[in-house]
Amino acid sequence: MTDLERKIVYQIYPMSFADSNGDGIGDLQGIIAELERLARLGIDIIWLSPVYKSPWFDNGYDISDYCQIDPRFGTMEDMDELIAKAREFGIGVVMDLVINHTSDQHEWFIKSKDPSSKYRNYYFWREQPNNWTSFFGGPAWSYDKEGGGYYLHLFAPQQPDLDYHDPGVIDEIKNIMKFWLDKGIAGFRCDVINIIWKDSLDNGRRSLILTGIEHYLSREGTHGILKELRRDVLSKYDCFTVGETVFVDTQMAGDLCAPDRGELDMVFSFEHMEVDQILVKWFKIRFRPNKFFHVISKWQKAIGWNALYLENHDQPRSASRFIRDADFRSEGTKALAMMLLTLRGTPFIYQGQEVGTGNRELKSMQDIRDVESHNIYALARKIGFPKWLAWRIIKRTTRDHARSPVDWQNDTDVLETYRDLIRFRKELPVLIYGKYNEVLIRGGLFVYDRFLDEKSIRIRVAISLGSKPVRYDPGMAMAIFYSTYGRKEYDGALKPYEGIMFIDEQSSGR
Ligand code: TEU
Ligand code: CA
Repeated sequence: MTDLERKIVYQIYPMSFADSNGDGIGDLQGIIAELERLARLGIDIIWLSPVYKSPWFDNGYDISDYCQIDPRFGTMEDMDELIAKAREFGIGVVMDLVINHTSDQHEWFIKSKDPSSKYRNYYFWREQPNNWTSFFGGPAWSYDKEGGGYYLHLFAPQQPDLDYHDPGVIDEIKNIMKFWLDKGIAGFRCDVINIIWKDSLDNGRRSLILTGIEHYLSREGTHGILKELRRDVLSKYDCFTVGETVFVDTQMAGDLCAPDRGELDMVFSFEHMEVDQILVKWFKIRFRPNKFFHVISKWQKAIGWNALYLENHDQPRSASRFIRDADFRSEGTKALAMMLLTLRGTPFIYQGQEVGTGNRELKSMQDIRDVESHNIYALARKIGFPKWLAWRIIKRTTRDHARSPVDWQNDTDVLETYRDLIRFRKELPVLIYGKYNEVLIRGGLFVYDRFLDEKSIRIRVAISLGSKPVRYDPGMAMAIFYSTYGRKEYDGALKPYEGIMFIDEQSSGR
């Protein structure tokens, strides 16, 4: 995509973003009404979580028709209107492409139950299951009487996996992509894209997390599919792709988004989201800022250009998660904003993050709608966890935190900080094209430089996620360019949860 590096993306989870007709569910007209506000924030692209026709078992990540809009959100005319009006504001629309699986209500799956149908091999139908387990807990195979066998689903049973060994599948996907790109969308966020190719259905090594993963994680077949989609479809449009890639290390991620390989433009990796969790998201451990910073810095050094994010619709809110001291919640969200918008890569802001939204109050399992949480709860109970402990896990980790309606009245000075930082990215090329260099990580303090070359201006960013002031000497020639506390004078220490951008005094001109 032209000027991709300059873009800032804003993720919308349509169900809880803006409701235009008062039925309690966000919708496309609601998004249209908010475009002006989004333009004022300074973002360039909105990514919509799925708005396709869906029985809504996994909140739209189970699609029953890729070329229709779910009635709860409006109509295809509303969608066309959204794309057109967004363009008037200079905003592109990115769609969520969920192609590892369809809904079990998708026509292809229903027809595939007939063994003589051409759709039979679109899915994995077998007489006997293997030992693989699913991302949502429990076995990855379910028996279907009508289909006369077991079928594979790496997520919920309502989300059967597509089998890319059948060339018909990739042709269907290409047509879907063209359908949307011809409407003028700006690209795709590709759901769990690095697991779409399954090498074999052999039994997997038994694992507490995911049994079977070695047969489908970032396999050569996936690379082949991504290259083919780029060659035959994406390269013909001005668009970009970001892949959601699970369980990737820097090597795998680098392979998926290396500019010369022609696969994805960037990926969402998870390592920085796992620093406060063990066994995926089942158990929460204390959030350790230094560990968090080390992981982020490692990825900055390893990948030339990547997606940057602190939140999405699957994660608890960063304001509740990465700011241990609730007294500094507003300060902390500003410091996190500075980090997000000054690292190298494409920043993704999740709806409500720009006003410092925190986790919601949840009282019992009755408040939970997330299918993943219900499965994990049931599993935890089954293996003997007492109710209180199972509930504690869910309460901390449930995806519902991110999915409840945003309180737009929340905190305007956080919003001001976001606006300022977004403006700096537009004004200072060094924040976009500059190299990244780690300066130090210690005691909850993260310091790094962005610079174009040795002679031009250098921005030094210092982010503190600690409740106490922390002494730091940036060197003689550095003055405050911007502080999240709004101060201009530096006294040799960062205040609690402060973020500061220093600039070379000779070059600052302020
Ligand atoms: O998520 C992929 C994924 O790996 C999830 O299991 C994620 O790690 C987990 O939910 C974190 O709690 C994608 C979508 O983002 C998610 O909303 C969908 O439920 C999932 O794929 C299936 O499509
Ligand atoms: Ca509505």
